[in-house]
Amino acid sequence: MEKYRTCTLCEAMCGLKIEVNNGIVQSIKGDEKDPFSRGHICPKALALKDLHEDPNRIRTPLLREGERWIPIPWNQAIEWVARKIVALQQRYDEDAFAIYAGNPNVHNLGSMLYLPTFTRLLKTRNRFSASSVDQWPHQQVAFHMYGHQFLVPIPDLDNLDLFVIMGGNPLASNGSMMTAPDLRTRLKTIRDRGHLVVIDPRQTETAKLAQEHLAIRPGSDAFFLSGILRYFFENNLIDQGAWQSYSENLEALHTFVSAFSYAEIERHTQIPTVDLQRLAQRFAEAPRAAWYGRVGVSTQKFGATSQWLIQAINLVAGKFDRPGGVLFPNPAAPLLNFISKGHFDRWQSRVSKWPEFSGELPLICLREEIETEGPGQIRGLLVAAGNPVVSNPDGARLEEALQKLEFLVCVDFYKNETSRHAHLILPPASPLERDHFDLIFHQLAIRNTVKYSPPTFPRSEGSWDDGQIYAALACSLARLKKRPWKERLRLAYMRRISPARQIAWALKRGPHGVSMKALRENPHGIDLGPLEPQAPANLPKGKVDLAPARYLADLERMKKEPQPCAEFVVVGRRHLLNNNSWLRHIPHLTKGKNRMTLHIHPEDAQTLNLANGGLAQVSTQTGSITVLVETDTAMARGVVSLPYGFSDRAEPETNSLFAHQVSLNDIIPLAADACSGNAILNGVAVEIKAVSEAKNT
Ligand SMILES: Nc1nc2c(c(=O)[nH]1)N[C@H]1C(S)=C(S)[C@@H](COP(=O)(O)OP(=O)(O)OC[C@H]3O[C@@H](n4cnc5c(=O)[nH]c(N)nc54)[C@H](O)[C@@H]3O)O[C@H]1N2
Ligand SMILES: Nc1nc2c(c(=O)[nH]1)N[C@H]1C(S)=C(S)[C@@H](COP(=O)(O)OP(=O)(O)OC[C@H]3O[C@@H](n4cnc5c(=O)[nH]c(N)nc54)[C@H](O)[C@@H]3O)O[C@H]1N2
Ligand code: SF4
Ligand SMILES: [Mo]
Repeated sequence: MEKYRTCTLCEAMCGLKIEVNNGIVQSIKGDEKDPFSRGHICPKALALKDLHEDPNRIRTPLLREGERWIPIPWNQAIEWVARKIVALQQRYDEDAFAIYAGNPNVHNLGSMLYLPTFTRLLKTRNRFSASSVDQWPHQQVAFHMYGHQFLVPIPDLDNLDLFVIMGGNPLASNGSMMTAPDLRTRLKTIRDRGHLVVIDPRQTETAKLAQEHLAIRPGSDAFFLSGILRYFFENNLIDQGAWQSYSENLEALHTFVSAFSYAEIERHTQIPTVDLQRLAQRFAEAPRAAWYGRVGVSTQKFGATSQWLIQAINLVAGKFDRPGGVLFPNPAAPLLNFISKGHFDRWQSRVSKWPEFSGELPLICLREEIETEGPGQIRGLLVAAGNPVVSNPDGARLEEALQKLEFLVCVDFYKNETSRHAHLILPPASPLERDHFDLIFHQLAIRNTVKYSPPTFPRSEGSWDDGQIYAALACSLARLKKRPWKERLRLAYMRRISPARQIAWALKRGPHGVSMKALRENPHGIDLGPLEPQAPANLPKGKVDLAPARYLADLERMKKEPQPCAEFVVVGRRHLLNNNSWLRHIPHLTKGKNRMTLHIHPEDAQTLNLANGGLAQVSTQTGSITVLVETDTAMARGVVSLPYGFSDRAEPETNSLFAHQVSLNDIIPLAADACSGNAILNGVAVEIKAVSEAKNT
């Protein structure tokens, strides 16, 4: 029997055709009839079978007693967690219990619907998520410029002729904040009919596909981007289109970008001024063009200011809200109605006074909030689908801090570097046992489409999905916290309404009037057409702020930025067959050549006396790791790259088979972009030296 669903492993939303026989997955292939992905999948999709069948996937709640893990029934586990939370909050205060929500929650309908309800009931200010080690700059810039944290303009990829990719490697990541299946074909098409430019310190797989690669010095994007805008202003290249009528503060933007001379910009970025000016001219003149920046731009020192300047470039060059430029999606289930517009700096973190964003604090302050004594100190934590020991800077020390907690509960089906320290693990159902609807990624997609995926398999006995877990926790918490009966009744009712029914309501009220019945009749999904102009009607305030004060103020910090010196800096690296910190134990994704290697330019390796295939020690003030060296001319001089997401500190059945697994974040110092609070994960200075084999053995 053939079953259809959307893959939930990354943001590309590929349609899957799953052949099932006697309750067993026979094959997973691309669904050619999916109107969006047209049959494309990547090798990771097959891991859904491995995950589903993995005998080491945890299937029952596990309570830790010393070294032993004791299986306990679900109702007992839920009650245990709720009682612990309430007792802790009564003994100390509400902030004593914290929550961290990891990346897979955005790929999980149940979590999307019920985790926020549970979180609100905690009434803690200590809320964290993977967003602050990832895309806070995008969300904050959207909030400050357009008025909603998820009003992010998306490249009209299938209709543009010039595309600039800065700090993203879609050929490995399959795209991010730009949902589009089969990016290789889509990017090749742009390259063949127009021009594709990649700005990245490494000549990535994507850069190799492009006509033009500019090897930028990590962390200097804000300088390059201000140079592009400077060129527009100086050369009368400011578009005179409709955007001007609803945008304000153009002059302030002009003043900001006039601060740095081309010579200064060239020294920071190490990109020749002629290349910058040629690209600026070409971009301004191209009728259909878009500038896109992703993780490498966001997770650096000037992440937010860089993302702001990217928006400004698209606006000022007349590419905003225009077919063939960047446009806002118009999803069938409007996410913007579900999620708050956002807010900023309503309160600050206790120890370092970081401003909150949309109710969350930067992940980089989790450790100090656990370790610093006093009222509001974190004593208990729930980790929902995440692995902060590996994903947050200075992970090894966070791991130590987590062990000081009175109470750690993890919602995860594996014992990763974080969950192995839990007092209780709540394991959700396998991804194939739950239904799915992409609430987030239709809001970030290059085309409006809609699809509902029913569960591929019925829920196995005793298996709960994430949504059920958080709904049950919310009900128990409300009862124990003696919340008003009306609220408890509402929660009990919510718990009984299936996610599919909630989606049906949202669709009915949505702009396309799609019904759940239509979705069930169209299991491959429905195409709703290309993105279309919507501004300014869709902007909450009806206008765009071209130069929010927060980013203008960042100029002072940029002026203090020292010129790059001879030192080495490290950047992270993703591989098509990895998925953040998980799936590393799936055999077909970890066979072949060891990918756990330090990429370094051969001439740099020679200077440092490093042999290809030898070992090197990479150090910062935070820590030291020993890695295999792989020389590669794709690296810019003075820049090395390491995969992110591995260590050998998970439980053995969850670890990969590669030798020399190390976690990059064990050496990344705990620091954030002062403007946004997002962690700085790229462009970090490192010392590198050769390790003799003899010493190592
Ligand atoms: N140095 C460096 N650090 C980085 C990055 C980088 O590029 N460089 N990238 C950052 C980015 S972009 C991100 S998003 C973060 C990610 O950081 P995290 O979100 O903290 O980590 P993940 O590896 O995504 O966590 C996945 C965990 O969730 C579990 N899981 C998977 N699916 C489900 C599910 O459906 N339900 C439940 N309950 N659990 C599930 C997996 O078993 C795994 O243990 O890391 C960030 N850290
Ligand atoms: N296969 C696979 N796919 C994934 C993931 C995965 O782990 N594996 N993770 C998913 C997640 S959570 C996310 S957020 C997305 C991320 O999606 P992408 O943003 O496409 O991720 P990366 O491949 O890390 O690309 C970041 C690029 O930025 C470059 N870079 C580093 N520092 C700088 C800098 O200072 N300036 C510039 N211009 N470039 C810089 C790096 O060399 C790298 O090529 O991928 C998602 N998809
Ligand atoms: S590209 Fe992403 S969504 Fe598509 S099959 Fe691979 S992991 Fe799944
Ligand atoms: Mo991410």
